[in-house]
Amino acid sequence: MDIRQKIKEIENSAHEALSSKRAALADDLIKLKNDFLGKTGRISELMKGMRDVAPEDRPTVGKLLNDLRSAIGEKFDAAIEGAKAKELELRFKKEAVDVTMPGRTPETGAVHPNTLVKDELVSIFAGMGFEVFEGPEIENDYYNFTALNTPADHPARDMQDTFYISENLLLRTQTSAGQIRVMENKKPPIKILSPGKVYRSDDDATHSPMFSQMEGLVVDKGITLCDLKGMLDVFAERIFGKGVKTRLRPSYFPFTEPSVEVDVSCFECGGKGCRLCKGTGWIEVLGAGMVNRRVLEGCGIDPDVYSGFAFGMGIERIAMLKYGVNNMKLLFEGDIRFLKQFKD
Ligand code: 2NM
Repeated sequence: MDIRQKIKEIENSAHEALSSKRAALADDLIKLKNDFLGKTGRISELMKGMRDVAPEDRPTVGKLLNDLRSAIGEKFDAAIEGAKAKELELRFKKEAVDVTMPGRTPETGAVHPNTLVKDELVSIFAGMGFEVFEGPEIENDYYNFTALNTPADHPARDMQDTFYISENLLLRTQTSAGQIRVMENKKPPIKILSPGKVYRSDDDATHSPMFSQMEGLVVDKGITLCDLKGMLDVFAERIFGKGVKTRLRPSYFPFTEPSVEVDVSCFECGGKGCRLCKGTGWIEVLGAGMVNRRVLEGCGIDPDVYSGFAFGMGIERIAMLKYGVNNMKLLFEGDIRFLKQFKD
């Protein structure tokens, strides 16, 4: 075939390649360009054919070849540049970030109502001069029972009621176990608050084997039941609202004498009687009393010089009353849908 014909053919085929949609990507175009203009490309092959061209025709054919080479080169370069620009534009579009879009809000938890109540109680009592003391959850028999004047044959000591770890070690059944340690180690005046988890072998709709308690203890010269009553009145109004009153009823605890149950006037109906207070106008919220002489004595505190009062309440019970929770189990399940309702 005549070399001029081949030149024409290559020119056509280059045009065809450039106009075809297959070569839309810059990388493909670069490959194609190489097919024509590379070291072993079709034009280089033609250059080799120059040998066979008659000497008088060489300048013309040479010029044709050179023109072809630069024309094809320019066209491919333009196409490659165009393709690159288009690809960049596509990439910008794809990777674009809409800075006006609202951010993703991470799921957050909520403070447990037990914690809300505990924090509020601590704040109320701290305002009256109480210091927080948290004892160990694993106690021995002495601190949990003996020092609290709970004799060996007391039902509370029964395996049925207490979680024993060994003959001497157990899960504390009340936080007062830790308060004994304070009375042993510190001379009055003592004014402490002990929040924490306690454990009792009890499990039904109104009892959980683990629950939270808050106990308070005041020991000094001349402390009377009147001081307890005065402090309770302040506490009741702060936690349940203005106008809430307290009432003491006789009760029994081995570690206090006398012992009392403390009711608050119903904050729902103001004392007239409603469903919450079961028509009585009063709601039982805690137990308390004057620290038994034998407990003080056992801690090395002279009961003829010092006296004290103590009280204890269940945090879950206060939380249920305060927030109107009618099922105690809700406080132990950790369901975020329940907990989120207490967000402020
Ligand atoms: C209660 C009721 C009455 C109490 C007693 C003591 C201690 F350590 F002083 F003996 N701390 N807390 C106490 C008294 C606890 O809970 C219902």
